[in-house]
Amino acid sequence: MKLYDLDACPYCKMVRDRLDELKLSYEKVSVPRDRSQRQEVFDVSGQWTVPVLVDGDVMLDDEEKILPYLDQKYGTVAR
Ligand SMILES: N[C@@H](CCC(=O)N[C@@H](CS)C(=O)NCC(=O)O)C(=O)O
Repeated sequence: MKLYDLDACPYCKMVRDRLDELKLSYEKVSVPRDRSQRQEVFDVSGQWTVPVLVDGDVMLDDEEKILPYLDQKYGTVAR
């Protein structure tokens, strides 16, 4: 899976931490800080913010969607 990410973004860090906890491997795509230069993020998700996670056919554009998705699909520990 692929994570569009900004190191300084707290929402991205939440997602990275969860991916690590779940021991999932992923490709990290570091996006420019300037949102107008994130054409790839827009092409993938139709909006400009990160985090964006792409897992096969599934695209999620918000950490509030990504975290429950990861837990449901890959998690073993109830939260
Ligand atoms: N997914 C969050 C927003 C995520 C968010 O704000 N990401 C920031 C980085 S932490 C971002 O991409 N900002 C782009 C910008 O404001 O130019 C939401 O919709 O509530």
